[in-house]
Amino acid sequence: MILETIKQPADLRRLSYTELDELAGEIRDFIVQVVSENAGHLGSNLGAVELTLALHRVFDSPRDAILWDTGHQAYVHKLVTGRQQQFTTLRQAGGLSGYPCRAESDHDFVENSHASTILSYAYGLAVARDAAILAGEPDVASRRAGHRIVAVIGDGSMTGGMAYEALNNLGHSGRNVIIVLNDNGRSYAPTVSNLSKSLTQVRLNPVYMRRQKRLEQIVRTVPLVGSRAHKGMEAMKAAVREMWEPATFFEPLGVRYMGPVDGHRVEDLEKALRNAAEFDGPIVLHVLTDKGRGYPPAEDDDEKHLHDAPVFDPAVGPPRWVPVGYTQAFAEAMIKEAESNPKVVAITAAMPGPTGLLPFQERWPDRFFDVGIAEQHAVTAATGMAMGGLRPVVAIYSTFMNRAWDQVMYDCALHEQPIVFCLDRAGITGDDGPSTHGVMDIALFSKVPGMTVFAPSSAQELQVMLHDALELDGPSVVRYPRGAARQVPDDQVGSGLHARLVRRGAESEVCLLAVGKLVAAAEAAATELEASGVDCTVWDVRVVKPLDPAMIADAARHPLVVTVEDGVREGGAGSLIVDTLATHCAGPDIPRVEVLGTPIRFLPHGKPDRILADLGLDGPGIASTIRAILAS
Ligand SMILES: Cc1ncc(C[n+]2csc(CCOP(=O)(O)OP(=O)(O)O)c2C)c(N)n1
Repeated sequence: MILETIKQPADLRRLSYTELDELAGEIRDFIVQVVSENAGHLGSNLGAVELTLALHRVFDSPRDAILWDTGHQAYVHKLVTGRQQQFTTLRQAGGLSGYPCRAESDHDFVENSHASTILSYAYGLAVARDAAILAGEPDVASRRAGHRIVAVIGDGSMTGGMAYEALNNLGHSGRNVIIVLNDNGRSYAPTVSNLSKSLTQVRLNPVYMRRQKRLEQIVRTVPLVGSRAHKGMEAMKAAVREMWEPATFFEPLGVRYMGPVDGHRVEDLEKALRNAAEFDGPIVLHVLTDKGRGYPPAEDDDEKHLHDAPVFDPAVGPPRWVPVGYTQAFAEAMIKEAESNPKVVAITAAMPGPTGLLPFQERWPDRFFDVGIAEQHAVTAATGMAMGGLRPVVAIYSTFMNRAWDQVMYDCALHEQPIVFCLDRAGITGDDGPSTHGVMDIALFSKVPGMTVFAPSSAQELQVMLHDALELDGPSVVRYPRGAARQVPDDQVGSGLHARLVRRGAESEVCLLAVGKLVAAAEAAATELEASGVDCTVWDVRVVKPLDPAMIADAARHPLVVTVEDGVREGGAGSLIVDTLATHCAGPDIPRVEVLGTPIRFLPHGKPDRILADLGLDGPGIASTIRAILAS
């Protein structure tokens, strides 16, 4: 196995191109094997094998900074930077992160998962590098800020606003940064972008590719006499490029465009990267890759080229992905609501499959809008649609919604527009770590004037809430967790803006007010406490904002109120309940309130239930907190 001999990037440099091809095959097999056991990002990594090898042969990481946008495609980078041994622990609690991670390696500069940021990091690092060079601090320049700065960004991530902001800034500054546009034509689904369309035309145009190749051969073989001949050849190359190129998108911004290059030929990639590195100023190298390359189940997956995959049998690949749990409940509810209300439209930021909108898209392509990885734009665009009389439902993962809070606040809410935000993957999401947990949504959305905040505790609740949300005059949010959803009979489903009484303790000392997924944990805690003689009343809060006055009045009658949520405890539902109880109760009659939620710190990756248990947010944890309070 060649792979076993690669302990650091320098080991790649002694391999022949034939050996590199062999190594690429071994890497693909290994990634498929590990992802099939641990789940994770597959198609994106299979497509970036040769590109990563070439980058690490041409550049001297970590002296040169190789930066990955989003970071989901950095598995190969991990394998060639000394993490092969631990790779089988990928995404396991205590094991390797599914994203770059500074604690793991000096080769990792940026820890992320949110898209379209890397060109901004690159600009910032270039500013720091240039400042260090000016100040005569070569060590700082080479180590901390990176000597040569290479930013790899996918065509999907190029649809995010920050990428354009940074390109504009980079071009204007003229700083030396090499941008590698890893173009596979897809986000999860095909990339939504006219830029991408013209890139695709380039990709699909064999005439262009042939001419480009022929021209390069001429350039290599014809001896150039003086700079005029050289300039002439450059002009000719540019002219050929202009004929087919993505309408000189980059160059007016001040960023030189180069390519396209076949992203699966290490030799071609190396040459192009070396040329790009010689260029003075920002330059984009356009690299064409195939998402899922080399693994037929990924290549043949029309929906997402196995962008990500659950645990599966590598011999056959995963079964076709279908939404489950809350996502499935949302998918069904959307169809139902859209059938009865033709004004309902659906918006996604490049995640039609994962948010459960594919059936909606299939049925009503004209009422479905994929706006690219552009959450901020999605919210303001939805505001425009609502202003024009439509009823937009914006489906975005909770963590990605954070970046559009300003738009929720000052575009949607200030204009009192009736948009329903459906936030999947709320709470602890698990295997992909700190930036993927959806723990901020309650705290953020509950501060928005006029916002109604729903948190379903079952699939049936989600469906009722979506319906009720669409009846409101103002904005609302429905936030629900990843994975399995409780299925409950009709008599355990609430309605409107009411909380739901789940159980009443006979002589209840304790009132548990639980939010969303944690209603089940609160019930388990109440059952456990009852067995030891402590009676609890349990409410499903359902609507975090506005809080149901009947629930607050009932809670106020208990000496101890415990609130439970899977979001940050500071500023979340519990905080709101504390404030509301303080206003409701007079003087010394205020009950003691214990707020349970997630702490203000970055939470690691691991299984959601395990993380919740570690935070004391499962049945036994809640029961033991209550026992400790009662004993104090
Ligand atoms: C702000 C934000 N929104 C949504 C996502 C979810 N997401 C992860 S990867 C991805 C597609 C990225 O496409 P591209 O950059 O082309 O990379 P590829 O996987 O195709 O190589 C999306 C939408 C994200 N990471 N960040």
